[in-house]
Amino acid sequence: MSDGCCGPTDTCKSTINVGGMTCGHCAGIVEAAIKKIPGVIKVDVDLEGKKVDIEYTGESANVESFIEAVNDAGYQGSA
Ligand SMILES: [Cu+2]
Repeated sequence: MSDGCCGPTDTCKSTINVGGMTCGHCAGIVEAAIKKIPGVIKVDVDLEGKKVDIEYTGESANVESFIEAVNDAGYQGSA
């Protein structure tokens, strides 16, 4: 079952908000945490905008899993 934007073989793009990032090191931690999720293709951290753009396929990656990964890494993720 798909939860919205696309089927399992299509590429989805989502942006989530991430609070608590203060420098490039934080951005690197957030990027690595999201990249660990299966299906994630590309992670683009906007440190100044406190946002992260994510490209992924719709199989197991989704916005909830991104937020969870960000929170587990010690930052504040929100949709
Ligand atoms: Cu930092």
